[in-house]
Amino acid sequence: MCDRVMRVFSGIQPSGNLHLGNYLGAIVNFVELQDANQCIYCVVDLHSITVWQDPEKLKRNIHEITAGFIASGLDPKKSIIFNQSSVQEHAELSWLLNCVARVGWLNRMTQFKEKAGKNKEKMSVGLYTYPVLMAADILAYKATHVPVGEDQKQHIELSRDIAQKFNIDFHDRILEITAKDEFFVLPEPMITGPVTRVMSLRDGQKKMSSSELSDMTRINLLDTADQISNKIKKAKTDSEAIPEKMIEIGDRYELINLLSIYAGISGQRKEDVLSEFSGKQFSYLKEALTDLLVQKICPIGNEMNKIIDEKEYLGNILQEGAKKARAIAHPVLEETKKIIGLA
Ligand code: AQP
Repeated sequence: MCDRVMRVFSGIQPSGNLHLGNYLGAIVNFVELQDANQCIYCVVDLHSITVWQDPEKLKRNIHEITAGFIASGLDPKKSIIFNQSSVQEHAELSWLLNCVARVGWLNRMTQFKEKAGKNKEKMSVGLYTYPVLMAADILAYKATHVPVGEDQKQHIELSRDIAQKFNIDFHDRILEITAKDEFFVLPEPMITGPVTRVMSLRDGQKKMSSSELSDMTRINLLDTADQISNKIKKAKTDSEAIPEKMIEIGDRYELINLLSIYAGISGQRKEDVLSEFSGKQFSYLKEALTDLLVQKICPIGNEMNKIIDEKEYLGNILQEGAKKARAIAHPVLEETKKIIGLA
């Protein structure tokens, strides 16, 4: 790997409903990064089973994410694309890192608290240790940069803490075995997309999410033009006029969300979008946003629908990707074991 090139790793869960948040918060950046960097993109199926997944649907969901990657512009010749469970190094490194991470660190993870709510006792242990598997995903490749939406910031920080503790705890062994001061690279989060946090269409203070029960809260990449139109029409708004300046928006979260989505899709600044719509009715903004989404998202959905059933094509991409991924992750795992004293 050339020193100036970033090694990029990121993943998306095959939990169904690939949505606009995944697209604007993550996939758009994945595509942009692939030309100038070494990029590794993973369908993180082991993460998805931390909550119940229908076994009959899981395989198709893995193919759906892969199709979503390709339809959005990822090129398997430029990026390594694979699914997590086919590279066993992730799970094995995860165990080793479980023994480095501290319970107190995991107790602070807000995503677990949000997802578990009052049912903490009934959640899978996997959901609790999810961030350690995520650290293993990243550290197995010594990735320097991790493009993610804002919701994943805390998990990347935990990955850095785990890498740093390992580097400190085993410093002398690392020096002896690798002749270097540090073994794991501390990964940098890249939270830089056009919209780092896309919010629910029904509640501007809640993240757009694949696990939200109501489909009306999100735009899925596989939505038809009619579905998009219906969801935007019914998206929550308020009764006030659209103001002239960003500073006047205050806590009108739903308006901020619609403007952000518009800006993210059109590539404009939020301020410019606002001045285009200030003084106008919400219905005018909603119609324009619908047109924009249909223009941008429907072609991706159509392409996904075209390739989603090409099982051999998608299977080959994942298999080839897994081989390339394994070639990087295996030596890292072996060296980690040697440093710990296991090999
Ligand atoms: N609403 C969002 N805005 C911006 N980025 C988002 N991401 C997810 N939701 C938003 C980013 O997408 C990438 C993949 O995330 P994931 O694997 O957690 O995908 P998901 O299961 O679809 O995530 P959800 O929708 O948030 O589902 P739940 O609520 O079940 O976990 C990540 O980079 C993430 O930041």
